Amino acid sequence: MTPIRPSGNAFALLTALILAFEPSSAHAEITLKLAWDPNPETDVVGYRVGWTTDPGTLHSHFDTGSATTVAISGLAADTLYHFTVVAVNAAGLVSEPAPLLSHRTSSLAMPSAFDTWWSDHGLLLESATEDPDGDGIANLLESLCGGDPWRADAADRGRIRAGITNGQWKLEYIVNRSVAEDPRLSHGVFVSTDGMSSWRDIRELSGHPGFGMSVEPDAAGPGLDRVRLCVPMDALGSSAVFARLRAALQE
Ligand SMILES: [Ca+2]
Repeated sequence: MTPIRPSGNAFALLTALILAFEPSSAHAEITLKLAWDPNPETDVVGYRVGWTTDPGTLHSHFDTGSATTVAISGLAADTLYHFTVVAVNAAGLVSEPAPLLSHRTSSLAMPSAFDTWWSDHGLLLESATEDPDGDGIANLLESLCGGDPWRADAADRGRIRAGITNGQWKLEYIVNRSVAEDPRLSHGVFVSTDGMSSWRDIRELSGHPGFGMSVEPDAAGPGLDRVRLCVPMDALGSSAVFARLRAALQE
C-alpha cells in the first residue's frame, strides 16, 4: 500500500512561537506552538508530531488527533530542536515525514529571581508602587528586602534599623540578594538632616574617614543578606538624622 503523502506545502509552516513562563516555578518551561496545513486525503485521521535535538533519531512524538496545531511544552532553553509531522490514515498507515523544521529556543526564557518574585506573589510589575498589605512598604521595596507583599511585615523587612553608639551612626537592613542583583532594580539608603525635607544618597559620605559598609550573606535566612553601614556622626553635621531605603526601577 502506498503511504500517504503530505501535500506540497504541508508541514513546513511554523506559524507561531510562544515563549511561556511557568509562573509558580523557579525554572522556565518553553512552549513552542507548531501548525501545519492539513493533508488533502479524506482518509487521514490524525497527525503525529515528532521532535528531537538529534536529527538522526526522533526521540519524542505526540499524536495530535485531527488537530493541525500542537503546543509542545517542557522544552529547554537555548537548544536546537528539530520537528517533523506525519499523517496517519484510517488503516494506520503513516505518511512520509515532512522535512525537518529546526528552531533554536530562546536563551532568555529563564526568568530572573526578580521576575519570579512577582509571579510567585501573583503581582505585576505595574504594582511596584502599591502597598496591598498596608504596611507602608511598597511592593518594589518588599521584593528588594524579602518581604511579603500580602502580609504587614514591615517590622522585619523593608525598613532600616539604626542607632547611635560611640559617635557612630549604625544602620542595617536586609536585602534579598538574588532580587537585588537584577539590573533593572537599583536601591540605596538616603539620609536627611533637615527634618526629612531633603534627602541625599548615603554613598556621598563614603569618602569620609570611618565610613564603613559590610554585607553578611544569608544572615536573615537563605538568600537574605544583612547590610551594615557605619557613618561617623561628624560626617553628617547633625544629630537629627533620618534614613530611608529606596528601591527604584531603572528606566
Ligand atoms: Ca507592603
